[in-house]
Amino acid sequence: MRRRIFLASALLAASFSAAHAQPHPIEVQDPWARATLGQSRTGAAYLTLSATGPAADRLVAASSPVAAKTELHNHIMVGNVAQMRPVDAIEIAPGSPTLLQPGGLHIMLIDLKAPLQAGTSFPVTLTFEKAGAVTVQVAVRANRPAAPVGHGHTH
Ligand SMILES: [Cu+2]
Repeated sequence: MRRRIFLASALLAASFSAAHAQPHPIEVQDPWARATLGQSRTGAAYLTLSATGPAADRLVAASSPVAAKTELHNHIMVGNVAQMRPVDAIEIAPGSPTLLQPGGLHIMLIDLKAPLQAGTSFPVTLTFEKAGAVTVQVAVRANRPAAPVGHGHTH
């Protein structure tokens, strides 16, 4: 038994030093949020998560100074109606980026302290089960304008 405990601590020490010698094992791409409309006190942040190494990981928490509360959400269909539901974690598998995007997984920002304004950015700290925490800057984009009226061409 003593020997097994020694082995476990040696493995822990090895994985700790390996983690420090390599870039962050989760790459976060294109973090963005929509500007809030009117007096809305909630927002959502979107991004893409990729495992850069062979290990899977899970996003287990997010936090931001702009919101009193931050939750991980998904959209699910209940009959024909899309509803948001909190999820405990968001899985990240090697070789298959996990997309957080409108209509799907997202980071819900609840009780915003101020409106999210296009052209600004704000920090969000993501906590991964294995990779630990990383803080990214989320760019606020304008809400997509309504389709132009009386202008026939589309690209
Ligand atoms: Cu939500």
